[in-house]
Amino acid sequence: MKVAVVGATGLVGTVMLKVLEERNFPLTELIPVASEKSVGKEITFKGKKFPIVSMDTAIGMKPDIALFSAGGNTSLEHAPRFKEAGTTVIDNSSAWRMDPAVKLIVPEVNAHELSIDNKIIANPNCSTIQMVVVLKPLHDKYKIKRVVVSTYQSVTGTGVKAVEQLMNERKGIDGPKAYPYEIDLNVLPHIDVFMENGYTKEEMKMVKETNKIMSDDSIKVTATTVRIPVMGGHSESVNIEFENDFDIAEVRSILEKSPGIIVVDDVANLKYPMPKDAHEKDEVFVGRIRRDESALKALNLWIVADNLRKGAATNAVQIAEYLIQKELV
Ligand code: 11C
Repeated sequence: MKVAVVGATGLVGTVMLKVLEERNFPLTELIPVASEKSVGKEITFKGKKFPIVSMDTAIGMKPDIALFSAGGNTSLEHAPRFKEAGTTVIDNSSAWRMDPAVKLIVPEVNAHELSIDNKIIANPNCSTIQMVVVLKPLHDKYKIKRVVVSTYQSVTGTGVKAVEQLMNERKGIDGPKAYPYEIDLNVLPHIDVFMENGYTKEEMKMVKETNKIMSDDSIKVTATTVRIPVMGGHSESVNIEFENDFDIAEVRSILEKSPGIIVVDDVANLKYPMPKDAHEKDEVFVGRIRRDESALKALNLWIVADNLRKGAATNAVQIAEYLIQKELV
């Protein structure tokens, strides 16, 4: 497989390279792509140096797969050009996600929807991915009616500038600001832009993407997305109301057996998922599994995952692995 990584020097691109390396992805040629100012520099992959090339050069090299993490505008402009060259694009931006002709894929949930005709495939938003990995097996068993989610999101979701802002604030240094307010020792109930309905774009992504990935518009979702001064991953408090009643032991057992999930739920020994532990892991961690005693057939969960891994790079690489395994590329 000839694989291009578009946005190879960014936060997600760097993790994509690491994940490809770790998972021993069947790669014959790596084509790192970045903006003009990085062209000519080199990146090291499996001990070998690869020159960073421009978008045009990469398209000319006709990769089999292009993993895109270079923002929505770059994707809108260049993903179709790769497609024209016969490349299958897996795009991490929000540009194509709600396009009815584009599949929005979380392999544990809906990889079976993919066919050889899908030449642009969308990778969902990080906070959606970790939630649907957990919702899917529970929906299959008990049928979800409604989800109420509040997120606690890492600054790495915003990008390098936000990480710098947090670190600078911690050291008392002035510098570029990714947020309208201080992030250290603070909490911002604001991720992405505000929309006319008073929700943020991040919140509405969680609603719409969940329905699309689960292929079920009957699931009602409401979200409050919040930025916290944390690095290792996103956390989510999730309340789920089911059509059918459940047994807590059975819920735990279903989650333990489901792909991509690790249950960390032993409060007697103070064991619950935390971003520090999820950092650099590919799985989604679930804990604090308990019945919502204020409602019928309702459950509370705490879900944590590394937003740059399962929330972005790992999910994209898993899609690529699925395509190869099923000979769809
Ligand atoms: C955040 N979830 O944490 C965002 C980052 O649609 O892919 C990812 C935005 C996206 O700020």
